[in-house]
Amino acid sequence: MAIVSRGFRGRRTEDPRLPPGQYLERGFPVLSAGPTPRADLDTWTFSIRGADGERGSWTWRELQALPADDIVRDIHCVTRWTKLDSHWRGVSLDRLLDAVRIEPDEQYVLAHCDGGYTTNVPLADLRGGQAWIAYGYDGGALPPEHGGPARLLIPHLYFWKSAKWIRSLQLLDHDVAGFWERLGYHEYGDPWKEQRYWGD
Ligand SMILES: Nc1nc2c(c(=O)[nH]1)N[C@H]1C(S)=C(S)[C@@H](COP(=O)(O)O)O[C@H]1N2
Ligand SMILES: [Mo]
Repeated sequence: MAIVSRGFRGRRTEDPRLPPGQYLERGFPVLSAGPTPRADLDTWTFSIRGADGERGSWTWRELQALPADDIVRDIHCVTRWTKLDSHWRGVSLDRLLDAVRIEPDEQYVLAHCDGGYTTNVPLADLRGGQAWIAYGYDGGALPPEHGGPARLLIPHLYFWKSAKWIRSLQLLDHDVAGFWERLGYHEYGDPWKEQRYWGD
């Protein structure tokens, strides 16, 4: 038994880009808590809101007109798959957040999606070149099942934080748990600290 367990640990840690407890996935699994919503791009908007209402809003065309980044990152799902070097295109959240008024005490964000999914993330994790509103994947449009027309992309946190079908970010002066966070997933979700569930 000791030999088996040592061998298993050895294989898992071979690739330094795999966080603890993760395995290498070459495909791109789809994980959705409900059906894939279909958006009408003529009426679609992405907005940032505070307690007093809307602070900024972009139509699909306005978002497309903003300078975009090509992003290559590893992504880590809490169900233990890791996909290396995934290719995305999208608008940096630094750019979008810089365009709106944010009060000093608004340090928390709740992301809202078509279909009702939510997830919470500290505002600081959306800044500093760490997060995007992504609308491209692998050289093409982001497929609907993977969050198209646009999704949050926060590759340094477990992938449930990368909300698909994103429609708005709500700025908050206190942390509010999202869909999975209420059901037992970790409030922060750092894959390198293996923060999968409450208490990790
Ligand atoms: N709107 C929405 N976003 C979501 C989800 C969801 O169910 N609905 N699932 C999350 C989870 S648990 C994961 S692992 C990733 C999966 O993204 P993928 O289907 O593109 O692999 O999306 C995240 N974003
Ligand atoms: Mo997930």
